[in-house]
Amino acid sequence: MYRPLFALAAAAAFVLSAPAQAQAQQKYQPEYRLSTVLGTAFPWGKGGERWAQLVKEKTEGRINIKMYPGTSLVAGDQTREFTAIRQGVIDLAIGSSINWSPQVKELNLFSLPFLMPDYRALDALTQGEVGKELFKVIEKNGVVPLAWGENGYREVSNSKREIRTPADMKGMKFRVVGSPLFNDTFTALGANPTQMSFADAQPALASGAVDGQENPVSVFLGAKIHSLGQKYLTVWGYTADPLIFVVNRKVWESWSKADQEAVRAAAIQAGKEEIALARKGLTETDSSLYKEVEGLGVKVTRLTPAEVGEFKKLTRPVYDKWAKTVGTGLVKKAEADIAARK
Ligand code: X2X
Repeated sequence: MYRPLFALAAAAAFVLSAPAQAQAQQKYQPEYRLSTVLGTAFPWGKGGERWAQLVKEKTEGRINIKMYPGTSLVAGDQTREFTAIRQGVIDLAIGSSINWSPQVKELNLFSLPFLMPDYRALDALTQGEVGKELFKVIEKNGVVPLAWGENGYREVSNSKREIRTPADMKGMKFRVVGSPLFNDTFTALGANPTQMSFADAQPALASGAVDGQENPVSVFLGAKIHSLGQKYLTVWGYTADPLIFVVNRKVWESWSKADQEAVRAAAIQAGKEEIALARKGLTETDSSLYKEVEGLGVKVTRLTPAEVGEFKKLTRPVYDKWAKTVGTGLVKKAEADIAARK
């Protein structure tokens, strides 16, 4: 008795689902807007370009993505990007964990000073349980996360003098990024931090309004930061920011299941390629990017573990304070996974 009823219901569902599907398809927009901070002179922007290309191929042109670098959809204000994605001002984004930290406090994890000593530590987080946990948090915030990418380990540069010890930073003015955690870190080191967007950082460096900044070496090179008077670069690897590929929830739900999976697969592939690009020349076996920076007349200082230890000691209170904001459970899990890394 149940069987025919079930068959009938299934048939009805099938009949209904075809027009519903067609209707959903009709709602596809001619173009979807992808926000990034950096453009195609950087691994980040190359990752965006690649994602768009792969999506176009995999959806046979049904989904067309146009990239808007410079966070131009929010007038360059990186810290407003996440809210804009949630609200639908932005359809897709590849965003830095730092820039989204003001809205998603758990993402401050990656900015805890000296948490991740090497790439394997970073991978243990993004590719492990912690990464899954963070994706759940992003989902809860109303945004669909698909894949990880990478901006990179953030190294400190300045126009004044070589930095080998915290004392060398004393009184120096630094441009720092969007999360207030960075103000605390630089203050703990005796420096003078000012938060501003990447767009504002460049004229501030050029005019000498600030003495230094911190960014991955690929960003230093791509933005030609040496031409803004930055003569000293210290490799201290105090934090790294992963990138996250996401889609606005409504946009995601307007796509067919098959297209959703195509966009996800494209993000995973573009993310993998982008991470490889972000690490190129910055590994134990190939450190050519540091040489490239030296070739521009910049003094590159690579700290020994003992020298790094001095910075780590002074920033420990910042770590402890912000671990509470991130969530002690998540930080403990991250520490354990890093300790057990392969
Ligand atoms: O603003 C920065 O320094 C940058 C480009 O690295 C980020 O968006 C986090």
